[in-house]
Amino acid sequence: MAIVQSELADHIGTITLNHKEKLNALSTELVEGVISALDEFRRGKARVVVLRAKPGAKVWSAGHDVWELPVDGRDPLGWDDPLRSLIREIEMFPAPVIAMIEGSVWGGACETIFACDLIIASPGTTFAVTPSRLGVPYNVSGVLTFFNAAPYRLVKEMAFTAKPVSAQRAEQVGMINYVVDNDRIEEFTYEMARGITQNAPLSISVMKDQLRILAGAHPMSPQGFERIQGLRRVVYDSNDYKEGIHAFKEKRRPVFTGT
Ligand code: YXS
Repeated sequence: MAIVQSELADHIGTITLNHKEKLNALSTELVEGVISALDEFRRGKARVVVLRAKPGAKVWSAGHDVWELPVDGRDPLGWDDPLRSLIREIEMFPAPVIAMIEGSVWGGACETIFACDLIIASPGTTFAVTPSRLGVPYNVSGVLTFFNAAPYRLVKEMAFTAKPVSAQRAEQVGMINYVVDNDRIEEFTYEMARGITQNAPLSISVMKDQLRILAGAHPMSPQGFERIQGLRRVVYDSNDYKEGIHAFKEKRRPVFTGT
């Protein structure tokens, strides 16, 4: 069975994450499947895309595939990392992408959802931003995705505690659009999708791009960027980064020493 299923009907593209064994971890293989589905939808002139997991999923996605995080001194979130490519493909897709969420969402999967245009979640959904849980130095554009998704103070709480936030709290602060019961979420999502397909696709596409450009318009000096990259390198060269990944693989709690 394909780990990514896709279907295009009545201008609505649907992408279903279906890698049960790895809890839809954002592996290179899974990300390539999503990006190829988006390419097909672009060619097929989809007017809206729904990104979802299988109905009733306990874990929507466990985030970046930890087994693919480099421990040889390379930047774990470089430009060509599958997660970075996925985020850009969603942001650049010329029509709205609706994230329909059931289950828990972790790490890079949170950013993936926040890169979507609309987010509809079931009541049991949770969102956990996990770099600090693994010792990962998140990258600048990734932090900007979080910065644009939620109030500043909540972004800090999620990033520093790595604790899951409920769908109800996310909706209260405007981090997601709606919380809808599991038995209605599909009908609700596709009703919204159908409504979008009735509107002018070119107008929607240009507004999506304007909002993307404006959301990314944060001045940062070359020196400021280089300073951040230098600080990130200290983190991904650290013992703590290796410890976070090894602890995950050995199924034990990490012991961070700050070195
Ligand atoms: O032991 P097996 O072979 O059955 O595999 C286990 C897990 O190793 C695997 N798995 C993953 N594999 C690769 N990458 C992952 N992110 C990942 N998560 C899980 O799936 C099999 C079942 O997992 P298990 O036994 O733990 O299931 P569970 O139901 O007890 O717990 C579900 C979770 C999601 C609560 C638990 O798997 C978990 O905490 N996963 C890691 C969530 C997380 O921290 N993700 C962040 C990944 S790193 C990332 O996204 C960014 C780089 S960053 O960290 O910067 O945000």
